[in-house]
Amino acid sequence: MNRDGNIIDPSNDPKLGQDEITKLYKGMTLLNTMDRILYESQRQGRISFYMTSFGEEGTHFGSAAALHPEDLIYGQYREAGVLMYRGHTLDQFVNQCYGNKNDVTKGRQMPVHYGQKNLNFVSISSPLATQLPQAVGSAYALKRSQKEICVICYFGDGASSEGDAHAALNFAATLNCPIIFFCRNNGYAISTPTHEQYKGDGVAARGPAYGIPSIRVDGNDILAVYNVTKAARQLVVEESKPALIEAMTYRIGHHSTSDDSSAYRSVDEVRFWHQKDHPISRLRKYMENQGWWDDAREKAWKEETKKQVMQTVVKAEKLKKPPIDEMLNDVYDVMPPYIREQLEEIKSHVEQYHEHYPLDNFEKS
Ligand SMILES: Cc1ncc(C[n+]2csc(CCOP(=O)(O)OP(=O)(O)O)c2C)c(N)n1
Repeated sequence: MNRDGNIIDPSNDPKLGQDEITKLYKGMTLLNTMDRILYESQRQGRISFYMTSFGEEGTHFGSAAALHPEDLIYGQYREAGVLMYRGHTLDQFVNQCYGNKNDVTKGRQMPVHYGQKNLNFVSISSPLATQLPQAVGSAYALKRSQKEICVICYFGDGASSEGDAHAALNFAATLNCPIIFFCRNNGYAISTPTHEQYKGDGVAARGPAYGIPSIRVDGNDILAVYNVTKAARQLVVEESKPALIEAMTYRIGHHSTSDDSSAYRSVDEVRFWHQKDHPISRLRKYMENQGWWDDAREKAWKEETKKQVMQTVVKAEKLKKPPIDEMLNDVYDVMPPYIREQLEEIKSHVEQYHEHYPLDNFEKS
């Protein structure tokens, strides 16, 4: 699809149909609205941290739509759209960022470090690239179980320089593991631009050296991302071997709320991608060309999603934090005596010095 939303070669049209395309568009724009509001929440001191996906929505939804719901997903952290496509609700996203008593991760993870067992989405870990060898291990297990499903593992151009990335790619190739490595090449690893990240031709070019079929795709073209992920899935499941996708995109937002990207890139550069090559506006043009979307629908949908997210945030803010016990639950299936002792110590400490702890904000244990 070109920047005007026209399909360049009709034989590459995945023909997803109005319902699926509308689902993808609504997902991308809902994610965008959620990102705006939660980013602002952090700025106002309501949550501790946030990461937006501005500009990368096409890589999330295009790849997610090409997977089977049972395929196991390992994310890096900037893949909220993949989880959203699977059915993670606004409540679940917002409760996690607020770390309240309804947070699936029980208030123990940083915001955006989602995990959802029911949706086959493995919990996010902050240390970069740890997900890569873990994902290969899971793919090896799937291979042995001979299920017709695969693993997809997302990572950034920065993470691709970690030693773990090499170990993962090499093990996946030599052990013939059914895994799709999906690199979101968004141009930066915080302040490190890709021209300082590698000297070779990006990440896809490394694949052949490992013996991994690889492809580079325009990550801002959601239909192209869908096509390559679908083809990769077929290859890895049918032939039990890995595939590598490098999706070229651009991180329009700051790295996270701890970053100010004006220190290392120009406003003009960001504006170019925002205005000239945005995955959302490209899909919108495609839909308008088909007569599936117009200004009136856009306005109504924007208002509706803004209202939905705001209401979700208001609800999440009113909920208490999880009980203190949750801090130490689940470390083991059955809590061993020394952890129980620590828990009792914590409880008597906060009781004794209760004036220093906002206990009313926490659910009673
Ligand atoms: C092992 C490790 N080193 C450094 C960091 C700090 N860190 C967090 S994100 C990041 C940049 C990652 O960039 P990239 O993989 O390109 O993903 P992006 O943030 O661009 O989506 C760094 C250096 C970390 N979390 N873990």
